[in-house]
Amino acid sequence: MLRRNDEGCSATQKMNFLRSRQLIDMFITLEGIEGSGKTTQIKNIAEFLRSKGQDCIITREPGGTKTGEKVRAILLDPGSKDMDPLTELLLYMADRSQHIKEFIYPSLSSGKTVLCDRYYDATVVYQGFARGLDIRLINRLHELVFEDLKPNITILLDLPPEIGLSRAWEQIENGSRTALETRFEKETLSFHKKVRTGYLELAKKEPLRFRIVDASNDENQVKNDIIKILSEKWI
Ligand code: ATM
Repeated sequence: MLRRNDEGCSATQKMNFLRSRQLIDMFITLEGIEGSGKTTQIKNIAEFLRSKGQDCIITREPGGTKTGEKVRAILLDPGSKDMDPLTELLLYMADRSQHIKEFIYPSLSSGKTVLCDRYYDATVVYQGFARGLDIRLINRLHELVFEDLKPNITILLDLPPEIGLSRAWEQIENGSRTALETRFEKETLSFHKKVRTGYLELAKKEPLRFRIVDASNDENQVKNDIIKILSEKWI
């Protein structure tokens, strides 16, 4: 069932119309396991796109809105370790629903490029592949929450979880990453391996949308690889 906006067409139809009129620049998402460097690289992408005259904004999931930041605090709190997987899934969906309506959709509609640190692929891999929830259920919920608002491009920062987790814990120990959000870092290595496998499977299924970047390289190399991809596609 499609939700209708106040002008009588669905949000997706309106987005497609705006895209066809080139009034929408782009919706870019970054995905990857913990410690893959998404937060640093999203800033590099914004800097690069702004230097090319694009009006872009950075956001994230969970979070991105005042309500979403509260949901984020619950989801990432290590004290929420006994949260039921279905509760977890529904909280991510609630966060996304608010984020799309309050932030992503209005920003894209006003012609901004949106750079989002994680989006719905994260739900498919974390709650689906890693927690074992039914991926068809996740997809059905997504149809309800965002119809078909898919990113134009998804950069997957790929690296072995052993490296990613040790980077993440180094940042937590040196204070550059908050210890208040470590529920997922405390998951087992095999959980993070399933997440990585999940991402690589999704990338294989949608090779036009996904671009895989080797995030085990140094920060500058990763930045250059991403800029090359974006330059080939749009600039
Ligand atoms: P970061 O913002 O630090 O990437 O953390 C968000 C965490 O939420 C991340 N954890 N790790 N590792 C992945 C997790 N997550 C989900 O499990 N499902 C989702 O839908 C999203 C957006 C994130």
